[in-house]
Amino acid sequence: MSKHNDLPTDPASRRGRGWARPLRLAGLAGGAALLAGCGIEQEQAFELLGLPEPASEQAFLTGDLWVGTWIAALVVGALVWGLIAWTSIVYRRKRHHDHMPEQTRYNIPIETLYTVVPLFIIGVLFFWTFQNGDQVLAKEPNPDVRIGVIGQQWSWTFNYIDEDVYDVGTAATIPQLYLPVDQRVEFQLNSPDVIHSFWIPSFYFKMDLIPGRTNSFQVTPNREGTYAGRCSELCGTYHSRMLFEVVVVSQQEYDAHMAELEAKGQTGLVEVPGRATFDPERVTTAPVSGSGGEE
Ligand SMILES: [Cu+2]
Repeated sequence: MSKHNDLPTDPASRRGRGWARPLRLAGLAGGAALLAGCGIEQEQAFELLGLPEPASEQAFLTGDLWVGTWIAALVVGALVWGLIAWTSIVYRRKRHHDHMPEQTRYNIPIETLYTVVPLFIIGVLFFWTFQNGDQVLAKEPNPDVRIGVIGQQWSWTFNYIDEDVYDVGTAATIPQLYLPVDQRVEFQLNSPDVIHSFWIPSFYFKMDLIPGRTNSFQVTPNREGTYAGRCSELCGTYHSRMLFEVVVVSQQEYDAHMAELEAKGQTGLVEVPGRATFDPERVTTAPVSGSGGEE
């Protein structure tokens, strides 16, 4: 407050003080809103409002919802900032008439507007959330590839169901999940211990792995490359090590990798253990349970 005493006191600068503060606040809020969208991948952060470049056919559904929601939020924000600035300028304290502006209470049209407009906004967001959610979760009866995913404390096991081979990571070695490009993949998710969440940020999708039930979803990777994967459900001491990599490759490279796993003797499918495995020693040094061909 004492700072204000240092300001020059000619009428022009006093007039300026009325709107400088709200405008500065509006600028800060706007800057914060934009900054919140940055950070994951700097290059495209601005365009995609923080999302990584999409790597699946279905990603645009979630991407559109994300960007659309931000646009809706910014329109509402701009309106609110505008109203704050406007009232601050028009109703700022004036030297000669120093009374309160007229107060409006129990104004039915305005109160109705206050109620209807937010309901409308939420209704539109609700509609698109459900619409896109349905499409993202849609499943076709015959996916090209089926992958069994087991999330165990604290790594991942991948069963290549159609090829009858598996791969398994430990908290010390990050496992790689190979997927053929442009093929519809069905993921079948299981957990032997606690709830984990299978998250591939570049697919704009994650789904929980819940002990005792099988969740599933389908996705079509459409860009070759290596993408980060992680567990996004706090699942215990070494949750942060529950990383994996998704390697999207051509069909030939995919087949070669399957042959490689077979040559390593990783044949058969890993079964979901019936109970929790809380032994960190076991998780960091050895596969959870390579059942080698048993059904
Ligand atoms: Cu986890």
